Amino acid sequence: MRRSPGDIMELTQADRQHLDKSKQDTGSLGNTDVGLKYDSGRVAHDFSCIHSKDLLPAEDGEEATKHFLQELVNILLAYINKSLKRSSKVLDFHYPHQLKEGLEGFSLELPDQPDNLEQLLVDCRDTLKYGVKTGHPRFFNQLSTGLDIIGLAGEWLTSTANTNMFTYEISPVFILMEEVVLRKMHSIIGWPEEDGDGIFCPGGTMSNLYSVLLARFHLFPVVKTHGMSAIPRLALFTSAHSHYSIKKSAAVLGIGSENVIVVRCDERGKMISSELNSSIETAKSKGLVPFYVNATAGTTVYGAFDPLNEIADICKHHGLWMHVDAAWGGGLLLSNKHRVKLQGIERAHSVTWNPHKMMGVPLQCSTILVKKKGLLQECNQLCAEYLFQPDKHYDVSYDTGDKSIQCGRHVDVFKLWLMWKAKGSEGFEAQINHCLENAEYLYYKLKRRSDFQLVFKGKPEHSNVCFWYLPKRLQSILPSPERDRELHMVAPKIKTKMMEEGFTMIGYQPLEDKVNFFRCVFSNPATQREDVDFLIDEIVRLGCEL
Ligand code: ABU
Repeated sequence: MRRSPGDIMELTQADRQHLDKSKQDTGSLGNTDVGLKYDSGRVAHDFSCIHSKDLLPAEDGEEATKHFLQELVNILLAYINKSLKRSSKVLDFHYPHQLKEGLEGFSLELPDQPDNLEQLLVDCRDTLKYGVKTGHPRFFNQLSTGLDIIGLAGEWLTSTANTNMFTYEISPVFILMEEVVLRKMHSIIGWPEEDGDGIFCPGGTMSNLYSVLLARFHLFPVVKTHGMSAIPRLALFTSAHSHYSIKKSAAVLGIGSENVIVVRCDERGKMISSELNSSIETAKSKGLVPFYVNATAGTTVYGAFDPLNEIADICKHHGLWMHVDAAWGGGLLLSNKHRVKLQGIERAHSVTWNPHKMMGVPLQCSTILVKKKGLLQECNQLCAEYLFQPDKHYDVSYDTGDKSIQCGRHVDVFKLWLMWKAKGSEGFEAQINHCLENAEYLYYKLKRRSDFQLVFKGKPEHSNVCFWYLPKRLQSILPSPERDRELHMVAPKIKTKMMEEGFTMIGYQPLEDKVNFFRCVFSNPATQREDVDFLIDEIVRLGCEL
């Protein structure tokens, strides 16, 4: 069935009633207001006879290009409006086989003959329709949420510029912006002005991989040319609640995931520093060479902050590289109220900080920040002569591409730079404080209820709130392995129904000896207390009879 780009995903009568009952704002229900020949009162453009070959750079292609892009902007605007409206769903879930079979004319298959632009616009609209609105105020599923309009504008501009970050000669403005933004981040961490280096890279896992790579090179520069056989068996340390990327880095870099020593955490998910010390001693006694400790500032599930000063003391004592994975918690450095939780970060040799998480920058925007200048370059440079000619007519230290383990590198800095201009540091501080206030609100609400149980005691340090929902029949059963087996199945069952209905979204996981529990995280400044209330009501509605 062929449809127009103006077609919309209509909610059913039941959906409307459900959302109305939650008495949230009443935006136009699913009215995308997309112009085109179907819409009254708007100039209509017929794209059915136009193909991509008719757009620029075709001669006389300017008008068609303008109308096509304007129509696309209408589709995107409709999507943005819906994403931010409580009266629309977070998702319109379909199973993989349904999407593969093709829904209402939306086909993933690639044609031999060119589709016309009308079809492409419908495809663009459908791509968004069947996706997940991660900017919706009731999307709590991931650490990266929100839909910042300035950030989005930055991403559009970046795609339009379509350049590569490896050399100043093709990215003069972005290279200098990267320098400015990284310097700002160094100063927020608290590194002296003469220190500090870094690079934007694709995600926190890559940032953490850089940290292990640099630490190893710092201790054994020979590894770059002679490989692992030229150096002793290494050991690195990270907490049981840290991100899996530390083990992955060890595997990728040939150190071996078995040589990552996992240090126990306390009941709040913080690394126990005395355990770190004894683990280092034990590794040494077994003939391993400890070289690196990862401390986490904002663990993925609990949002815990490791004791950075204690860990820094231990690293200093043993002469180890200290990395802080602040992918999630780094944003709190911008809050005068919360930055105390990262005290000691200035003592780190390297820091991972993802602005696409707590700062709400569109994906992806991740940094590896390194205290020692020049180390990234020394570790990674291979001086490809077709890119990094030393006899260029400008200061070639601005050709930063050889610091990277990539060749082609996307421009991730511009959207962050533009958002920082738009909000100022104070704007980021306000939105981060707001997210933590939402977490506190949820925490106090759940603490008062007998049908919910918090996973760990005390107020969350970050915006992660972890909890179980106890359906009626489990509320009266005392904790036991049998009850745990039942409880383990509750969160996945609720999540299944939640996704099929699509009004909200939250993640769950088991952790160590804890059976499946929900993790609610707040990083979307659009989320308000009414959304937190909605989430709780929704979990009860979907789960009370389980
Ligand atoms: N890299 C951790 C992201 C996990 C999450 O969004 O839940």
